[in-house]
Amino acid sequence: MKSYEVNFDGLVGPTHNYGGLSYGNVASQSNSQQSSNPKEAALQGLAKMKALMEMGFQQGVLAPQERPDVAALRRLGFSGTDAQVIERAAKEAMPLLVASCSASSMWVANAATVSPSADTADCRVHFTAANLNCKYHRSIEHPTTSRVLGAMFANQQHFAHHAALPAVAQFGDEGAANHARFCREYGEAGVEFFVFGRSAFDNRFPAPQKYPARQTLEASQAVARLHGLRDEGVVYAQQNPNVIDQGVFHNDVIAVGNGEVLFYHEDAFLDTESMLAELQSKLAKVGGNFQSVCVPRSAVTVDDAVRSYLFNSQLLSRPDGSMLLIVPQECQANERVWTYLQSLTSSGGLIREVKVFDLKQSMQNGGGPACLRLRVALNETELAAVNPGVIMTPPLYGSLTAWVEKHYRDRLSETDLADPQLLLECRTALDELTQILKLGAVYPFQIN
Ligand code: SUG
Repeated sequence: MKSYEVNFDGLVGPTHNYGGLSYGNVASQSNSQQSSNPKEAALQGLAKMKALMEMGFQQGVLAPQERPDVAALRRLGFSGTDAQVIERAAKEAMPLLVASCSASSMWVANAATVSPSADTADCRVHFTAANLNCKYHRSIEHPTTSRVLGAMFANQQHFAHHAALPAVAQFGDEGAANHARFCREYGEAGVEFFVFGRSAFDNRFPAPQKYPARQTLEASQAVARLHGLRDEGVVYAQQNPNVIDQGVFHNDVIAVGNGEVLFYHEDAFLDTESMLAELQSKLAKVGGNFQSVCVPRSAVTVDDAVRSYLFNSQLLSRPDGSMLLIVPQECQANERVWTYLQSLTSSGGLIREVKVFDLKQSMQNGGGPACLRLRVALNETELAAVNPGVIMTPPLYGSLTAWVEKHYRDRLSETDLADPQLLLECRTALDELTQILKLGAVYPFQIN
């Protein structure tokens, strides 16, 4: 049976803004308080989805969160009508209003961890929504994420959904941003690769000194258990704490894997040699031939990687077996990174082509091409069981573009978040979106 990797990209929400909310994420910190352009951000994301669809890749779309999150503000003690809740939060606790307006759900690599049916004990595709509990503004995403994923992958014969892990730092889980999967074919059993930043219960693992390590080993192990993965089909690796301290807040800022290939920076991991050997031997047991492409620090520094987002690229398999790398424009702007990429594609290896996308609006908050997508490997039968409303087609691209043009502002600054009119605009837009994507009622304002 045919199988595919389907990229579900997050649609940028109408309150996309630069709140400076993510300590440890260099771009979020350095662009804090700049005014944003939500319309441009959403159109840039849609242009990437359209381009991949036109190249023949399976492409889907994941709806944004309800923002401003009035219910979250109510839980923090703000009361009155919805407009009064926003007004009071703006007056008394602006950072909380900003957090309740974050468009961070667009980075759906963090939405969940997904295991394809070929890897799981009950042969269903398993999803665990990420608790994202390292940052308040992200910790409020998972209930809606779960409803949206449930509406997209509703068929219980093929899809199993798990609630987010306990919402404590010991089970900090950032979803697929710290997960990759190696396999020969998407429909065949593979090796799932879980990268963690620290251990919550075992102090033999070193931790970063400056910035938080968001993903714990214990969270990754819990997800692997929930999904029913075999020990022989899992490899755990620790991210190098020094690179977390240099702004590598997720593994997908320093490594990307696809098919039988891991593309990574020399400084990405601890105990790299034994990790590579384990990946090689476990993939060999399911018939695969593991290959790694290491980018040396002499060619590209960690700082270059963080600024250019070279590794936050999408590594895609083409029908002839070769691979294509989707990178952000910032890679072209960095001379060392661009020189490296030229040599990579001309070296006769598997990665033959690089395509560049303008994702500046997302990049300014620390989100590149790979952050914007959640990968779901599906066989033909499973793909047919997905809610067809969320699969990208030329007409859907047309409807979503018109929807963005109609509802989104082209400039948003912090003071605009207090505008009660913005709340109405967002709800009108999201209500229409659930109809376009045929999701039913998934937002708190639709169900409460
Ligand atoms: O969690 N930025 C996100 C970026 C997530 C990128 N995802 C992956 N690498 N997979 C984060 O740090 C910034 C929001 C603000 O500052 O307004 C933010 O949440």
